Amino acid sequence: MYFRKLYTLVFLRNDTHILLGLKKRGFGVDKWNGFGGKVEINETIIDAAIRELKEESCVVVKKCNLKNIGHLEFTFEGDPTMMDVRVYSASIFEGAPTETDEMSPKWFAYTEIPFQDMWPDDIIWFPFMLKGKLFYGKFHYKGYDTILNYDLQEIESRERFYDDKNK
Ligand code: 6U4
Repeated sequence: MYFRKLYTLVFLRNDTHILLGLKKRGFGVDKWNGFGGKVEINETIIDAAIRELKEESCVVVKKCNLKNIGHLEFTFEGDPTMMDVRVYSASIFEGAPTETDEMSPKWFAYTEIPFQDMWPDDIIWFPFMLKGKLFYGKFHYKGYDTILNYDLQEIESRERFYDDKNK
């Protein structure tokens, strides 16, 4: 039994590039990643996704332009907490990505994603995201560098994401 904590993770994309942010502090510091964080009490997941994106990159996205594309569960050897991460993508947004206290944003061509400076799981599930496949993955880590085992599946329908508390 794990104690589940909800997180969001948002990727802005166009036909050729994806926006990543270099995390400047806290969990995942010095890694490139999407924008996101913890879902607060009394906040819907999608509202948290919008809020964290704005706080970390100054970009504003409308609810109707955020697509829920994936669901990732991370567990760590010896830790009872499960990070339950809801992944979103958007290609329509307002404002220019701007550096904040938390993140330094940069557009990357799909052929130049810096996987060596990202979470080790990213290279496994990014291909699903980039091909437009919906995905559900579970990754079990030892420390923060070693994946002990994982399971990654394509999800047939977005309905899957609405089964469990997702609004
Ligand atoms: P604080 O420190 O309270 O501001 P907060 O911004 O709420 O934190 P944070 O930055 O700890 O949350 O959120 C972690 C972010 O990292 C979320 O967007 C989820 C993402 N994330 C966590 N583990 C990941 C992993 N293994 N692979 C990945 N993203 C991960 O691609």
